[in-house]
Amino acid sequence: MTTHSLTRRGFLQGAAAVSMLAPHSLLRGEETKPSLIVREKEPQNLEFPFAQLKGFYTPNDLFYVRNHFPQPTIDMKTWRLKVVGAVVRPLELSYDEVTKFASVTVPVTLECAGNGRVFLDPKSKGVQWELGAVGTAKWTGAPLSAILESAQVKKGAVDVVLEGADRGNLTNDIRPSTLPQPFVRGMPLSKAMKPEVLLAHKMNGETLPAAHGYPLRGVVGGWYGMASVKWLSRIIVTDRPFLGYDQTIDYSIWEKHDGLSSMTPITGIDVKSSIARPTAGQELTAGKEHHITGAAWAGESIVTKVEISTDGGKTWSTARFLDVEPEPFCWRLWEYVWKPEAGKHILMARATDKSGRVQPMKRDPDRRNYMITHVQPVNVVVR
Ligand SMILES: Nc1nc2c(c(=O)[nH]1)N[C@H]1C(S)=C(S)[C@@H](COP(=O)(O)O)O[C@H]1N2
Ligand SMILES: [Mo]
Repeated sequence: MTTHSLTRRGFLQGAAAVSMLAPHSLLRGEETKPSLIVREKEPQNLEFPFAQLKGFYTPNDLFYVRNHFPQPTIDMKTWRLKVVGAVVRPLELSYDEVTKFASVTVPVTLECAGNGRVFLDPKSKGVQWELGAVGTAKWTGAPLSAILESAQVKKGAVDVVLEGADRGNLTNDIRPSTLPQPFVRGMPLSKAMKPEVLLAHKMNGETLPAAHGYPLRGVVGGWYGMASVKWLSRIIVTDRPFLGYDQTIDYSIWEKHDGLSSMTPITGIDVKSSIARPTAGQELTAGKEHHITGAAWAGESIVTKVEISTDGGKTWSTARFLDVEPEPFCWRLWEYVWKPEAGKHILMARATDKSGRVQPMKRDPDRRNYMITHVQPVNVVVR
């Protein structure tokens, strides 16, 4: 049995300490309700304040929002999910029909492939996320495999492409001639058939919020967020590899094969841990116990170890997980109790996963401005 009883005092006390640091709450003598950080107003790009991490599930109103285009307006009288392409029986499903498919509820951590971009040196293009373009929710909906089985995928099908109802004029140098373009992302049929891939109509038990893709979104467990297409309008099964904008020009990295660099679409989430508290620049009291807390995740793998350094990476100690058992496709919360001496300290967290991946200390530039997983220092002062 898996539990997420994160009532551990240290974790919650730490969270309270952070909100009490906000000057306005000190003035009013009360804790302010955390809210999303606005990185961009239009299209909306909103970040979860990672220092406010308190529980396993991220509340819907604190879940990061990553939009490439203005949020589309959907007319539910005419909205249909179309399933087309290499299928024997093309489908056109109303909201009632889609939600009548037997649903499953699966917890999945979504992380934007650009999360942590602000830490890149030199500075790079794109939304300047800090730590919080990541969150975990319980998603409810039909497995994509059930819809595909109902449409009867033809032999020789290669990719399953999800298309959103949002569209916009791409401003990149290399862009398709037909504008506006919708947000579109594909995955191999083998991934599409996995149980962690859903068409979700609920998020944390509530009707999917508009910002998160109402009426229906893909949730591709274990993959970076770009694969989880929101405001789904069409599913296109292709008989050749799909090489659309959002997996070639955008959301691709250089990978080396046979000594050659080749542009490869981003897929699975890499192993990573982030420190929620203390925060950079925070002042701590010497000789007192402090809880270093955060989360770690590893996409399709599972985090097996989180190590903490309080001396800038010279020595490492193992942190303790706050769960009893890890949940697949989800982050694990962890903490490390630290009784510091006075002085300046550099804190670091480093995660290892079941497949043997370890967070690197240095940035790999072949990843362009995506998949930012190298260890981030957090400087604190102890008095
Ligand atoms: N239709 C559509 N789907 C989309 C996007 C988008 O701009 N349009 N952004 C993608 C990206 S890059 C991420 S990280 C996730 C973010 O999901 P969220 O906004 O619910 O957190 O949605 C993905 N799905
Ligand atoms: Mo993203």
